[in-house]
Amino acid sequence: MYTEPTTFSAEQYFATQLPPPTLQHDVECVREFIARHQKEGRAVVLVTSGGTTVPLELNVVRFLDNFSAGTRGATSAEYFLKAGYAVIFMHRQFSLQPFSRHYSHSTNPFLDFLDIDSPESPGATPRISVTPNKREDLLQVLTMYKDVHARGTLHTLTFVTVDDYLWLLRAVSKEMSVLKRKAMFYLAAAVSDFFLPRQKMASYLSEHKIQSGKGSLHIEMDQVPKILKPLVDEWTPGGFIVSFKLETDENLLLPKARQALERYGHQVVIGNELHRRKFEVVFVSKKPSPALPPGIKQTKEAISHATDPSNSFSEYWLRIDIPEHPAPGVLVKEIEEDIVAELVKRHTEWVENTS
Ligand code: 9Z3
Repeated sequence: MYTEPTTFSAEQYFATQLPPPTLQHDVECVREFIARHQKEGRAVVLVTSGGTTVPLELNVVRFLDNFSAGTRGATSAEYFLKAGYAVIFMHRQFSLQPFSRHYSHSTNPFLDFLDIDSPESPGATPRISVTPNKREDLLQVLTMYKDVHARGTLHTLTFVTVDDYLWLLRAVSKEMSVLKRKAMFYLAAAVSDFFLPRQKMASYLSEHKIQSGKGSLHIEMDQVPKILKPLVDEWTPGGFIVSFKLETDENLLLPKARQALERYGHQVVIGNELHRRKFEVVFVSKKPSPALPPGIKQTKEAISHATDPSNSFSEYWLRIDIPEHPAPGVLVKEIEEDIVAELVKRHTEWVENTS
């Protein structure tokens, strides 16, 4: 009988939780994609997007979900493609995807801008056309979409549960290690901090649908292992790694972002507050440690200067103006355009300065 809540290390986690059945096939496709783009000298970015689920039953009817529509990831993937990157887009099944996101069924259903033209002669098949005021936008999106398909620069993978996500992330990041500095990781998926280990689900919770009628339901979940540490240190040590930090209390944004950088030692944490995320983000990164000139003693002042967080981290706020009621047909600026431009600049400098 499984009773004890456990803090899993990444190793224990992978030794006890089952991989998704399609893992092997997914990895082979990713390997082929990476090899092709490596040969062509292209940088590759892994974009993760959407929320992970935590099933409560083995035959799952109920699950906990993490907030994310997939807008950040899908939009950013488009800008990375425009910037010349090959993109591995690893997203939650049915969340937004690059290009088709412009025609989401809830905000801009494509059936609404298709017209049925009257047949030219009686009995002829009617033709379908695009409503004139939607043509220009559609042409732009479709041109980019076709171009990306023709060049084969986008590869898509899906996950649903936090288990799928972790297994895939580990496997893909190991494959990406061959790219060394040309690999970028853009971890925008909203990943659950807690999960129910299989052993617990099978013995302590439920194989089948949890039945009501027994009163309230108590669930004790275990912590998901902190996978950024092995990602940075073992799976893909040469890559440029960008993680996101989501908070609802804006006062926690900087301390939590700094803590993540301190713990995992990667390149950038992008902090975003839930309600302001579409027009304001902060890039937090570690400044190179200030080298004391030779011969200068480690005075109290020098030590306190070097250990003061405001001196060891750099913060760069990125903000855009969004009109409250944008005029129909007018393209609204997307913050992801500036996020990606800033990251491409940093990644390029990093590759140049460290190779
Ligand atoms: C983010 O913070 C993303 O920007 C959003 C995007 C999920 C807010 P949407 O898809 O939303 O545009 O609707 N992602 C990271 C969230 C996360 O789980 N971060 C972990 C944390 O905050 C660290 S990896 O602890």
